[in-house]
Amino acid sequence: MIGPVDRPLEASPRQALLFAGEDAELPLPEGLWRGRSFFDSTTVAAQAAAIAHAAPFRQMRVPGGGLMSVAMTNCGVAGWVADEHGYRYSHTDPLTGQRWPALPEAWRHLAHRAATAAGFVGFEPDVCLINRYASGARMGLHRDSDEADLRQPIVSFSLGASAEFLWGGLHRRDPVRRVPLHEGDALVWGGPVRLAYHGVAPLRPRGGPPERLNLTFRRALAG
Ligand code: MD3
Ligand code: FE
Repeated sequence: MIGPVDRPLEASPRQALLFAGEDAELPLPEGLWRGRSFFDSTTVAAQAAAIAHAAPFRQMRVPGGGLMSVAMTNCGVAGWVADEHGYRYSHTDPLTGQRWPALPEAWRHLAHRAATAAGFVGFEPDVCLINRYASGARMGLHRDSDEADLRQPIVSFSLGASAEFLWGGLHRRDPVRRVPLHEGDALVWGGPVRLAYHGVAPLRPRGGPPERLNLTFRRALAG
C-alpha cells in the first residue's frame, strides 16, 4: 500500500513538552535573561506596600485621554508618570506634590545582582516603577525609551498572579511571542534588545493571588 501507514500519532519531543502542561518551557527570546525564585516575594511585597502607603497606586491618564488599566506608583529619585501631555520622569509625585519614597537599599542590591548575573556590569538603578495588575489589566506593546541612558539595562521582578509577557522584538511588525512570568521571576534585558517592543496580556488570575505586581528598576537620569 502506498500512502500513510497506519500507526498511532507520536508527539515530537517538543510537543510532548508542551502537552506536559505547567512545566512546558520554551526557550526565552534572545537577549532576555531570567532568574527564577530570585527574591523573597513576601519581603518585597511588604516593602512595596510601604511605598504604596506613601505614594498610592493610581491609574494614569495617557495623551489620548484614556486611563491606563495598570495602576502605578514609583520610588527613587524620580518616577515615571503619564498625563494628557505625555510621558516623563518627575522628581515629585503629581498626586501628593512630595518626592517619591526612597528606593530601598535591599532592592537596589537585588537589581544590581540580577543585572550582574545577566552579564551587565555596574548597573546602578535610580528609580523603580511599580505596576499593579488587577484582573483584566494589560499593557499594550510599547518600548521603554524615556530613560536618559539607553546603554543601561532594565531589571524587572514579578510578584503575585502569573502573567503572559508579550515579546514583540525590535520592529513593530515582528511576530509577538508569549513568555509566562511567575512570582519570584527576575527578568533582565539590555544592550541590543533594550528598545524591543513588549507588553503584558490581560491578566487572568487562575485561583491564586488576584493581582500581579511588577517592579521595573531603571537608570532614569543621566549618571
Ligand atoms: C524586555 N512592564 O513598566 S516588565 C513597563 O510586567 C513594562 O509590568 C511590564 O513593560 C510588566 O514598562 C513588563 C518585563 C519587560 C519590560 C520591558 C522590556 C521586559 C522587556 C523591554 C525589552 C525587553
Ligand atoms: Fe515597558
